[in-house]
Amino acid sequence: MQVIDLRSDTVTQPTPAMRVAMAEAPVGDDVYGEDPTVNQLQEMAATMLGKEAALFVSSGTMGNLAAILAHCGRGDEVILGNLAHTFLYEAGGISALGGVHSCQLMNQPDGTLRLEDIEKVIRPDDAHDPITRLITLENTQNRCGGAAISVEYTQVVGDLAKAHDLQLHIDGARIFNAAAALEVPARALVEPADSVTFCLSKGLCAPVGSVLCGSAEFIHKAHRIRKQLGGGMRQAGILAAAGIVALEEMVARIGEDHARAQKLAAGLAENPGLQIDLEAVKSNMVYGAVDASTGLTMSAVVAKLDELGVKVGATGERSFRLVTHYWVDDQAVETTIRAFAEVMPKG
Ligand code: TLP
Repeated sequence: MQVIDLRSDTVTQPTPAMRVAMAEAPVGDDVYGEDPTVNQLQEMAATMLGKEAALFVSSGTMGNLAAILAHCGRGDEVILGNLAHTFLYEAGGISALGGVHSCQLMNQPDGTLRLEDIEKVIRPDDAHDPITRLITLENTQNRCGGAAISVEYTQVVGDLAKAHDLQLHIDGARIFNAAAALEVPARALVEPADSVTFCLSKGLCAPVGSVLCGSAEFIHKAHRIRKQLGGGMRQAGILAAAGIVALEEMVARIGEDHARAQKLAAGLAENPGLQIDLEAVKSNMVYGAVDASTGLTMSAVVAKLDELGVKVGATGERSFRLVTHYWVDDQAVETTIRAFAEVMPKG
């Protein structure tokens, strides 16, 4: 049975072209800065994102952590969303390892933070207060349905940050999904930001890795922090080679995943046992819920779908997330819609 894995785009396997590139990659000691393939990937990434420099890191989590530690000292404060991945799912690394204090603002359904909310929490110069140092946005905003944050909004937040002498970091784990959804170049989405992390190992299919981009001075600082975190990876060109293929071949096709997410959502919306907000599907994610009237819990649905070869992720007692990616084709979308129909109680 061929398994359809919709739990995340992190499950993507490397493409055949990536495996060839990995086998053939010239490598060196990246801690000495001597891995030509890592250097090539970093240069490509910096150029694509319109930044001076870039740093290959092991994961999105490490990219965000290194960025926030580079921007903030101990006791400094970062303003971020209450649904931000960094707040919810990065094991509290910024406070555990960096002593960075977080101020969480409510993410709006479109993934943004309200500007007046941001302005309200920027601290005055008062010895009682932590020093506000950084604002972080996430694009696409995973827990807001994979919403894409616009160039215009990002610019306004960038201007606000500048006016208050703050830095702006973007967790752009899926920045190329955002770019495809909004039909703008990724570099335009991060232009107002001082730093951005993006992931090679999600919709872009590389097996491992993310890239942190920013000014040369910032990346110099982040490079030392990556070393402190144990992220100096030696002959990492083996991994970076797949990242180069990801940037060359996978960025342009990512919109296909969005079209399939729309199809999947539309098919599931016809199922009376499911609640799907079609309007909320903006990129490669479909969030939904099993209607209480079915009497089914999500864990039961997950188990039944699993038997049919469809893997989905529960996000709550009745809610779920489905993520489309390169290895989910049109037929997989149809099969998934049929599998849900089979699992839901009839009539
Ligand atoms: N997200 C994963 C899980 O951790 C939830 C997923 O399946 O979506 N930023 C964002 C917006 C992310 O969605 C993720 C991973 C990360 C950062 C962290 O990336 P990794 O897993 O490479 O550390």
